[in-house]
Amino acid sequence: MDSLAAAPGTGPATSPLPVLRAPKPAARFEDLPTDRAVVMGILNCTPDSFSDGGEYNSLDTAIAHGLRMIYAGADIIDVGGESTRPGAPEVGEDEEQSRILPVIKVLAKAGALLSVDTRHAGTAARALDAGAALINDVSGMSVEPEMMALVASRGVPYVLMHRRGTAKTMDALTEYTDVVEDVIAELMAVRDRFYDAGVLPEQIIVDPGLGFSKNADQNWELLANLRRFDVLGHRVLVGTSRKRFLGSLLASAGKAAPPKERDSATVATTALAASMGAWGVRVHDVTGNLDAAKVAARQGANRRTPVRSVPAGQGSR
Ligand code: PMM
Repeated sequence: MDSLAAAPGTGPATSPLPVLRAPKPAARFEDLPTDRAVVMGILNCTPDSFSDGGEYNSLDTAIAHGLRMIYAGADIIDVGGESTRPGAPEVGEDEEQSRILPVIKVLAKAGALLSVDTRHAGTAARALDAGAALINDVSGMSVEPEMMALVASRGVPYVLMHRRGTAKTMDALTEYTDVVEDVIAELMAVRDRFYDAGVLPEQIIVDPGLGFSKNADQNWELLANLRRFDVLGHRVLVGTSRKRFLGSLLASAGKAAPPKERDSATVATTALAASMGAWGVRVHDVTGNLDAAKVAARQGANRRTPVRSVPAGQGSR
């Protein structure tokens, strides 16, 4: 694909986007901002995602949405071709690749920093070849050994997200003694296997996997205790965007708020996560969440301002 017609806000419908005519140098992971939480925009190229309902499952709509998120200020675009909603059917690797590789190629050419949201080492390898810079793997505790070898050999950043079981079984696997302790311990065990495979600590980004083998109360508990993940010594990524626990929080007349009415609550959780030191947030609405990341960063910087002592005799009235 060398041209893109009718991407809203990107020029006349008949002319190819200049951004696609003149390739830009790829953004680099090392150049991501360090003074605020990084914003990863979600691009689900699936017909059946819970949160954006198959809106971006044609090449043109997917690319247009990716570009829109880049223009809105997303630091990373996370491209996925398999729905992770509870109970979702598994997608074959060929199908997954045909959904995402053309999108990755075009967005990489536009200079975007891309991650590939996949459980498959084969898909991850082809996505890296197509221009992705990092791997976001939701397979959690059942990660493929080939994925470990791939991450070691390519030296790329890798998101290790906590999940028990599969999309089909995870909702029944929510038994924890202490959800925060247990999630940290289970992440640590898999992380150590990555070390054994030759992966370096700085390559790993951990994610508590909100909504994956956790109920609503457990999601809130993990979010409130995000700081405890620092013990792992890695960057922490958090995904709350439009998730079920926000839908039930905002329910009215016993009915969960629909996914697209969960964006304001997502922005609030981004402010919370970022103020607890999260490295990044994975979100649908880039604009609002980027603002929240900036608010949290500004407030955090202020918190470090030393409190001025009040000279004796002037402090009371
Ligand atoms: N959530 C979803 C998919 N991929 N990846 C990471 N690292 N963390 C998450 O929380 C996460 C993910 C499911 O949400 P979606 O269907 O809206 O993409």
